[in-house]
Amino acid sequence: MTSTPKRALITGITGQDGSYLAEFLLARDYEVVGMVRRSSTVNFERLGHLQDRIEFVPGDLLDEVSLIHLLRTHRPAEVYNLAAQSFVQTSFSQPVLTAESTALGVTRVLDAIRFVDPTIRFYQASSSEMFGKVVEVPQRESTPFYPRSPYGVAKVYGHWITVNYRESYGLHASSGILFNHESERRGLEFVTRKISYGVAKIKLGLADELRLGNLEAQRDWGYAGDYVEAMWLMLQQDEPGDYVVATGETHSVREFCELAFAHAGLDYRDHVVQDERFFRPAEVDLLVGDPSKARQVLGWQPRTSFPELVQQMVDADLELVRSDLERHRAPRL
Ligand code: NAP
Ligand code: F7E
Repeated sequence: MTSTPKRALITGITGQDGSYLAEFLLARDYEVVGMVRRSSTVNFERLGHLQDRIEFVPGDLLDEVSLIHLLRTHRPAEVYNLAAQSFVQTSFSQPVLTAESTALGVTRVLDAIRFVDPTIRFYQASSSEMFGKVVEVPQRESTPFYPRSPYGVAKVYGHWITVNYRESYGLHASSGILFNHESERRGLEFVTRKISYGVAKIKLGLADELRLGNLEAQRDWGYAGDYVEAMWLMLQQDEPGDYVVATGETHSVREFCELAFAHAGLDYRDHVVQDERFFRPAEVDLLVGDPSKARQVLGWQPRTSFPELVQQMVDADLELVRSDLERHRAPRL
């Protein structure tokens, strides 16, 4: 007898993590429904290879009726809430919009689940940015939060409303406290991709300098493709919970530059220029997670090392810039 495939809804499917999670779930025979908000141009750059296998449906975290309608129509067994205004720098200039999607958007999804089908399992994309000005090193599930940006504050709300709906209404709602995870699909504005793309432009003669902000900030950087497995594992547990997902290692932006430029045969000191515009009103200086719970309970661990991640991103951007050049396309940043 063949079993019916499980159906999952991903909000934020057009983003970095959405594309990796969709791949991961399709490989496990899920039916994947992806919520996409309306925009004037099609935004499936990260999903081109999967486009025929995903059902795209319109919806927006700012519009609760669209969420209710979507759940009623598609009846997913699992909902992964990855959608958010996720760029920390933008959260300083657009704090209210950030709160609408990154904070209140979570309540809207949870309420829609409660209203339509409380047996739906829910994953919330929480963030190490909640630890902000850290009060403990390394950071674990019990570490108190001290967010340092409107984005971090909004994620704290999203985290606690997830815990609250779990405790108040018995929802199977889990929160993954994910530390920075990167890839060749990362948005160009985030520092790792800005560096790998900048290295490629410099190497291929399209630029001479790369302007960055604080080079001393330290992050626990992993590979996005490894992290989506942890999201899925959380929803396969009998009991919902909160999990730190991290590598347990920390590196500075300066170290990232050093490795990335060296991989292309360059010295970052010849090209990186510090620019006040890229400093933040309040910085998160040091993040490093303790993923022991994820390892022990979920059996999850990262597979990609820091040097492998950096090299993979630089190689992919060298390839991208070369192929754009061949097609006479202007640089993307
Ligand atoms: P991302 O690449 O910026 O993707 C964000 C996604 O959210 C995009 O698909 C975007 O759609 C969608 N979105 C934004 N506002 C929306 C709205 N109002 N309604 C519906 N969709 C909306 O982010 P990511 O790196 O994949 O991260 C995924 C999630 O994990 C985010 O919640 C992020 O805050 C969180 N997180 C990320 C990291 C990390 O290191 N990557 C770490 C911890 C937590 P458009 O394509 O239309 O813009
Ligand atoms: O900055 C410093 C910057 O923008 C990392 C999001 O996915 O991870 C991400 O947030 C560090 C910061 O990521 C530049 O000041 C220096 O200290 O790549 P980022 P983020 O702020 O850590 C968390 C976990 C999330 O949840 C978020 O959604 O790098 N930095 N110079 C710079 N950062 C940028 N973007 N640009 C620079 O020129």
